[in-house]
Amino acid sequence: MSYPIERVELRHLRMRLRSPFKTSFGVEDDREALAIRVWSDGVQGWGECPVAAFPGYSYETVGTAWHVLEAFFLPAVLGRAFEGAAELRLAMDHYKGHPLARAGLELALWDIIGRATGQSLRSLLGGTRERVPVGVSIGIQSDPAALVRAAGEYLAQGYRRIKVKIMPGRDLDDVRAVRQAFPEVALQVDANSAYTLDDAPRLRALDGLALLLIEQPLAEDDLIDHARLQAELRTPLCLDESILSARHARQALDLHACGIINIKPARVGGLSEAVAVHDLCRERGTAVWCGGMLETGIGRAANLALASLPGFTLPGDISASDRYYARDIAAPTFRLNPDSTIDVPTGPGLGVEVDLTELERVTVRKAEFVAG
Ligand code: SMG
Ligand code: MG
Repeated sequence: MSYPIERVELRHLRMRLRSPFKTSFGVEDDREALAIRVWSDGVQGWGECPVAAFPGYSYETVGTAWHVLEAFFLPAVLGRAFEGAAELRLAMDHYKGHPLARAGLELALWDIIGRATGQSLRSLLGGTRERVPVGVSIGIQSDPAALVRAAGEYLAQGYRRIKVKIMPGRDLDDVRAVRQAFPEVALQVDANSAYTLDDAPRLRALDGLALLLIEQPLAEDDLIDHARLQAELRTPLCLDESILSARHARQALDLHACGIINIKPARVGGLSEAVAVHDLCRERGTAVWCGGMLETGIGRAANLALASLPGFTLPGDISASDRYYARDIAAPTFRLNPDSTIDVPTGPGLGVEVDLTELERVTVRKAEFVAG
């Protein structure tokens, strides 16, 4: 069975976040993203590129993703037919980089395959669980007391794992305050590359706070210093931005640059590479969890399907829809179960339907492309 790529619609979305999300690289009041709709033989599939308005988390932005899709990736696939994601990836293989852009296109093909064959994304990917453990990621707040309040609210909603964003000057006091207020909570931190090896003594102080992990303390292109830092810490380091492929994951593990890996399908260029990272880590006995990029219901559905694979043993950054948006663009929305899990969708493909009226409301630019 082969799936033709007949027509593609790109949309630049801007959605107001329920509260600003502040990290070491900047603040987002709105989530921007690209939605991708692909028509194939009477079936429509949806994908999402969780790019931001500015190059903070990654060098990619809504502008670069739109450009590389329009100028390179779409011309490489339009008018052709693909048996699956592996073949689609091959068609874009001679172009470098831009994983968030390519992941969105690959996701739309997975959705098409699922809808055309009546299979859920979970079963296409080899997922085994019906619900997955999740936590919540809290941005940097005005002060430690505000952080403790925010954490308390999420715990009251039922989240059992908290991730705190840190940066130089906003680390020990913040994390200590949360640890003191909630001595038993599963707690981890994420620096988004804000430190250097010179900060090792400061980061060592986090060792006393019983953290599950310290995420991406150093530069994304620096496995060597992560290995040096890991040798000085008891708490496992977890890599996020550094891991763009299964090859990176293998090298990071070989170098002992981390003990845990955060897998985001967008960051590694698509779901198939995400599964490859998962498989490698599982073979090596390395724990993984599914990261988040403040996705809309489209990307969140995909993350849930991925997180249902057996190697995802730690809670993911996959919170309920209402943690992010007053109104999402896909239904059904995702709700937190009392045991801090979220149900994995079971319908064909992504298992969610896009609300075209709401989608139109949050669209700031759209265009359609056909084989030329
Ligand atoms: O989707 O709940 C979420 C956000 C999780 O903290 C989160 N993601 O570095 O892991 C990370 C950040 C990246 C956010 S980029 C917008
Ligand atoms: Mg991270």
